[in-house]
Amino acid sequence: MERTLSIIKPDAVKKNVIGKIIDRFESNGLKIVAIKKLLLDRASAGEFYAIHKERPFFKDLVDFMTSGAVVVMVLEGENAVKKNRELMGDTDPKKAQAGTIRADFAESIDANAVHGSDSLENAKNEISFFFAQTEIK
Ligand code: IDP
Ligand code: MG
Repeated sequence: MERTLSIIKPDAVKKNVIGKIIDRFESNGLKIVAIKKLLLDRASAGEFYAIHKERPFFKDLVDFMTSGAVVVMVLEGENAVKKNRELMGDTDPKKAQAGTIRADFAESIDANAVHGSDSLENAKNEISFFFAQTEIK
């Protein structure tokens, strides 16, 4: 059993597809063990994506992640980290495999519908960035 962090990004929240994206997780054996909808401020978005702070797209990424509400979730299941990344598809929706969340709901590499932790270690850090232990059931 693993846990991973998922974020439904502002583009997908604006498109009203929160439920459709959550259905992908639930239909594929991942359980929502924590969930909240919130608006990130620039400091939090920058801290969350600190690993990318030297990249040319960092400012655009912070602008985008603070442009509207996001839904932050903890997903639990067997191989949850890898399974979530498979369900998400490639970072660039044009390269994402048909049937993946990004192929079906994302427009561009910036506005790409979802975030998912890329390793078990990062998942642990990202989960504790957003949730207290008592909020995960
Ligand atoms: P991931 O979300 O698939 O893990 P990362 O490489 O970790 O992809 O990048 C984090 C986020 O930064 C991406 O989801 C995307 O929103 C944005 N991003 C990544 N590469 C680019 C780029 O080349 N141009 C614009 N935005 C990018
Ligand atoms: Mg990443």
